[in-house]
Amino acid sequence: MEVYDKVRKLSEVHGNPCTSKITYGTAGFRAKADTLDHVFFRMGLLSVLRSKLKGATIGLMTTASHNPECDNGVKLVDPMGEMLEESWEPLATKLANATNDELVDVLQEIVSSQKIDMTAQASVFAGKDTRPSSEALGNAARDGVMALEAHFTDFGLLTTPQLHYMVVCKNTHGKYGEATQSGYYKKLSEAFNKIVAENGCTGDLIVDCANGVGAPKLKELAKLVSSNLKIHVVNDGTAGKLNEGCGADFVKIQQRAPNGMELGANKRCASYDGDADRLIYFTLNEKEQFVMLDGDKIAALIASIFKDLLKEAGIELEVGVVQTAYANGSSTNYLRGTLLIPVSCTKTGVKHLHHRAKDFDIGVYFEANGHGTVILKPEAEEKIRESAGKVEGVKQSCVSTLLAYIDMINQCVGDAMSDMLVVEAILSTKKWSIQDWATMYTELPNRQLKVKVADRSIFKTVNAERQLTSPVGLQEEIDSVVSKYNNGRSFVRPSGTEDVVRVYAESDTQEHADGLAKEVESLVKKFSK
Ligand code: 16G
Ligand code: MG
Repeated sequence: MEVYDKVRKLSEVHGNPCTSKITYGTAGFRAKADTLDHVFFRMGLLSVLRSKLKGATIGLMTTASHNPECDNGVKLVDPMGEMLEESWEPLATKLANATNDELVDVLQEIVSSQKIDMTAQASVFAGKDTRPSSEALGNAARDGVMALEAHFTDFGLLTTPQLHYMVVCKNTHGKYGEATQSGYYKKLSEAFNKIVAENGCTGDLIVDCANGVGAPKLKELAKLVSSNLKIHVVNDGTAGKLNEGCGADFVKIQQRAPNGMELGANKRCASYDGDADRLIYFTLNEKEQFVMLDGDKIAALIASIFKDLLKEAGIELEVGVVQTAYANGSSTNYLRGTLLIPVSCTKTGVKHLHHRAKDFDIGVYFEANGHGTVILKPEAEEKIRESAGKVEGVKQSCVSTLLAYIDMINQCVGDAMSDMLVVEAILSTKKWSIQDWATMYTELPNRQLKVKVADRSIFKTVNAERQLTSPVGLQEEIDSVVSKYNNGRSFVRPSGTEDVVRVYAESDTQEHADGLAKEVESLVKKFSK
């Protein structure tokens, strides 16, 4: 049977009910799980086209990250572990929304506009989270891949960053590591154990896995680092619901501990999100107040160790940090003013940060929500590796520590497990408690609000989402409200994942941050009428 006939036949099974339009957004397609069957089938098809075009394996991840359990989503991973190239997002949207009758035409249109050789080989790696709907949706994607007669490897349950890792390992023919789960755990744990064994056991760490896929995966990793770090997994999916009252997003937004976790002064606690690509730390201080250490603080910790180690090893490379508008003002000041590290600001969304981080020899990028990693220019990594054989004594040990950090980091994408080991290793080398880390700088109190509006598409931003150009006149009013507050800063942006507009505000006290957020919220409502 001709492949397009196969596609036609299977598209009857995975038909588009044409009830709503869906868009490939910041993190792929996301919606109620029971509306997505045809979208998954079609993303299976698209992943094959992309694989044929690139002559490489493409990843297909089934997850809706921190969204409620009833949602699901799909995103494609490009050959070097990056998010699907932006120019393909409209193609994905068009294919997902085509009627059943249009499907093959749209597919052929993509083949001809992208000059895809349909006789080329194709391979797709798939992973999924623990949502009840993930299995069936993943199978719909598999049907799409099979319809176009491509090679399909299903890894079953994986964290999102693990899938990115597998794709890169495969496409670099093992140079980055072995494309297996055991290879992943081995690479990370060996590097961690190497650094930490010299400094002694780092004690206990309690990790809230959001009742998601991070739980079974972290339990695997925990076994391999147990002599140096005691990891206790809570919210492991055996009792609670995915992302309900727990997880990194909950902790960050609510600024309080997740359900199922007992805090204590100086006790190290952390939360992952539903697909384990975000990490947030928290604890209680001596006054029993909740203290959060978010993506900004993780970035400061990691950037500082890289800078120190490079200096001690006598290697000249520039370390820079990439943030978004959500980064706390104090973190930006600390990085620039105290650590003397250059900082760039981009739009929200991993792909924007990742891309900008490439401007630095060593780019540390983190969103305040806990998603981030470190990427190195190949020349920078080479320079560090080369110096290993040329230096001795303290310098030599700094270089070998740097190399261990590089092995521990998942350069493809933010990875909660990998970032967590990096943080733990740094605290151990610095002999810092979580409180010592928390006091690197003090955050300005802040507040985030969601505002429901009739049409969020009227909100248009510029300057890395820090200012609005539309609705006309709103920015001026926000500026004037902000100027009344000490250390006031606020911005408004339409969400890329939910039908809401988001408001961020910070100021010198919590009361002021809350007040500023409320005032800006009222302005948003006034201008949405
Ligand atoms: C997605 C993005 C995340 C971003 C968030 C913003 C990826 C893989 N994930 O989860 O980086 O912070 O969206 O959501 O890009 P929002 O647009 O609803 O505020
Ligand atoms: Mg996530």
